Amino acid sequence: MKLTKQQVEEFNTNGFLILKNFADEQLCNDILEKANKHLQEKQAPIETEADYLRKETKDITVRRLRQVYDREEIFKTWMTHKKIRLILKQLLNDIPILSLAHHNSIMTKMPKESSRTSWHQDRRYWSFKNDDLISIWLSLDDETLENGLLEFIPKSHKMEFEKEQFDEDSNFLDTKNEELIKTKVHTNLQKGDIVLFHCKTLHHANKNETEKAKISFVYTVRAKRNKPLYMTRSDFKEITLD
Ligand SMILES: O=C(O)CCC(=O)C(=O)O
Repeated sequence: MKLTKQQVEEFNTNGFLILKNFADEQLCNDILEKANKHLQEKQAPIETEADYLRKETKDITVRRLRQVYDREEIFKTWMTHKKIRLILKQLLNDIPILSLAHHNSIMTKMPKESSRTSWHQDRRYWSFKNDDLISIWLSLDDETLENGLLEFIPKSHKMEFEKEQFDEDSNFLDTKNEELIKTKVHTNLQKGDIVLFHCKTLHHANKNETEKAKISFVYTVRAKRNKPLYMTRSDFKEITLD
């Protein structure tokens, strides 16, 4: 599958692109079945709500299953799927390389115990030569504002910001960015929809106010020319998606 010129333009202009009904229902169900098993067992490595909020607590609510590539064949199948390689190549204008260091995860929002994810750019976590990095978000079920759907600020990947607009954890501050945050957009997602977003596109997600866990898959690719910086945590195992 190839993107149209208009879709490529949309990604380049807004910093994200939604492709509805992209992944097969069966693939999503198979991923979900395995993800639920790992979540129930709280299989390490994980990120907990307490890790994210930097709180000391005995309560372990999983926020993210980390390092999922090597956990299950079906996870590998999705992360290396032929259907998406050409698309990523088009958007990066280069060979995509799957980084297993970052966003190699199943992301969850548990009912009640989940927290809001503040506005941020994913680039804050990573050390690469430049910003040619794209994340691929796969919805495994319905995602709405009520259960913590991602919202984006269009065109933010091309904006320059001052240090004061962020806190010490590189969260983009609600109080200092009110006008820009008003331009946020969202699209409800269903099982099989994907969102491709640039590593500088500002996004956030509210907590899950429903009774059911929201589970999604997210991974990141870089352009081949965009090398990780030597000896940083981004300098890690990678898979070429040629
Ligand atoms: O679902 C969420 O809480 C947002 C996750 C997110 O922003 C990320 O993985 O970068």
